[in-house]
Amino acid sequence: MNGEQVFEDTLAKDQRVEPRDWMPDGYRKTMIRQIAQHAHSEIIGMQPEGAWITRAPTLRRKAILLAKVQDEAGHGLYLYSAAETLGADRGDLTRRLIEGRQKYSSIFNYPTLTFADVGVIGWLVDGAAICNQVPLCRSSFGPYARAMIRICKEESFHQRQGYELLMTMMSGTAAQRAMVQDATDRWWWPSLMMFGPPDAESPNSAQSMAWKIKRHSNDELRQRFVDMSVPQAEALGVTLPDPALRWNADRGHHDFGEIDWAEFKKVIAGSGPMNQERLAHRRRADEDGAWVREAAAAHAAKRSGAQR
Ligand code: FAQ
Repeated sequence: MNGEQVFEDTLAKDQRVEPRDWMPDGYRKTMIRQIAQHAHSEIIGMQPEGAWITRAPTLRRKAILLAKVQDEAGHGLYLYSAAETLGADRGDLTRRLIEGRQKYSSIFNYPTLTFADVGVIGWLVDGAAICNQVPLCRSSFGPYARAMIRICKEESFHQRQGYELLMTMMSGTAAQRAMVQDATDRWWWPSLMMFGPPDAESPNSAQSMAWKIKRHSNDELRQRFVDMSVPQAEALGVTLPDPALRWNADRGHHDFGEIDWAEFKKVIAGSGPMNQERLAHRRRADEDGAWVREAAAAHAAKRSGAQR
């Protein structure tokens, strides 16, 4: 069998494509795009919650939040490594991010106004991330699928800490309950946008499904997330901000209102509420860390010279 036949055979048998295997250029490019966007999302995604580390209300909440944000850094680095197995260069990917040439998830372009946002990010944003990523554990590219297994385990912990935080706030004062409702109102619709454009307007879906990179369509996963979130909102005692949201017995799913796709397009085009701040922060961190990278490279060069 030639390389192409082996590749097709691997997909047909639901086995994994590994970095040294032959793969179509388009497959490699798609994988690098998706993994890089995912890695950038984890790294930029540290900022909204990171802003609350110094203002966490108790030592326990601070320790939990620190651990969560560190996990996100770990996920980013893990994913950049997966992209490197395909021949991508991490420095180049970072440059593409800070020059606005590569995307990261729309969700991280919204502000975190109160501590309830930390809980709602755990509940809804990590919840949506898990919904989208659990099927990616069966994605056809080996290093990505394996990275997803560990990442999903950690995201599950993130989701539960968020929900537990919200449960605590909901059993507190009327002002605390109002904060949770307000944060839910602001994050619900952006969370639904995390799953990407509707299937009919998703240019990459058909090919990514054929290559078994994606296992479910954007709309299927979005529906799964809505169905999952409704009983969670009820148990919490908050109202999801969608008057059209109701159970449809014929479909066996919840119907929900129209997503503001104009807002989604605006955010991914760089004009969301926090896009400028998020990228400026990342650019500054890159500049501030330049001397560390230079020192590490000089040290490595010196050591390899000494060994020769
Ligand atoms: N934001 O043709 P499709 C996290 C882009 S979770 C921005 O449907 P595809 C954990 C899309 O890339 C968040 N851009 O694309 C965490 C494509 O761009 P192109 C990250 C979006 O790839 C939690 C174009 O629109 N998770 O970080 C978005 O088949 C809490 C057309 O779209 C992942 O990245 C969006 N929401 O499906 C961290 C999961 N949606 O072609 C901190 C892996 C679409 O111009 C705190 N990725 N686009 O380059 C995926 O599953 C897929 O890439 C989709 C999009 C489903 C996101």
